[in-house]
Amino acid sequence: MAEVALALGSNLGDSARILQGAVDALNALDGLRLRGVSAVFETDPVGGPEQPRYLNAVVVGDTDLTPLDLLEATQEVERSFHRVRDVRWGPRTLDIDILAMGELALDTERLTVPHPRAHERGFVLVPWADVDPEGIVPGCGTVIDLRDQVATEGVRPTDVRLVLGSGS
Ligand code: A4P
Ligand code: MG
Repeated sequence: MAEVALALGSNLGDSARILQGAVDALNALDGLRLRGVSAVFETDPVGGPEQPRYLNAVVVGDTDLTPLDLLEATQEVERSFHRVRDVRWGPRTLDIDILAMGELALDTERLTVPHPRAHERGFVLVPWADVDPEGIVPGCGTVIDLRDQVATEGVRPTDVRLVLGSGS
């Protein structure tokens, strides 16, 4: 079993419902058990073309899937929300990134863990610190320390609440 942290982002469609649907779909996966979900933040887009604001959240849990099996499973969940890969860093109904898996350090063509940009992004670190401040980003430090080092003015709290176990 490895601890895992996943980032969820959406800026097309009914993003609050999509994020809840993603939590439910992830929780239903064999080999992944979610333990916590962050508050939802409205965030200014970083990179890419001009695009709407995002809703971002982070979930943490335990998995006995291999890293590639977890990537395939999360990409299947993305596809089920009609994610179409188009412009890099462009708008999307649902993006799921693997932020970290225990102490794993992996850098292959298909998968890099920890996520190579997680440690410098307010839209990742603010929700991550909300759900798991003492989490470790291997090679970088604790989530809360990293959050305190990045710009977070483009990250605002919302009233949206995601729940574990709302699905079937
Ligand atoms: N991949 C490699 N490592 C990973 C990983 N740890 N987790 C590969 C997930 N995927 C990983 O991803 C492209 C490929 O990355 C995948 O096929 C997988 O094999 P993608 O999701 O298809 O494309 P992307 O998300 O557009 O690209 P990328 O480089 O992952 O973008 P980022 O870094 O995720 O940035 N601004 C705000 N405010 N909020 C956001 O959520 N997201 C992005 C996307 C940009 N700006 C944003 C936000
Ligand atoms: Mg992605």
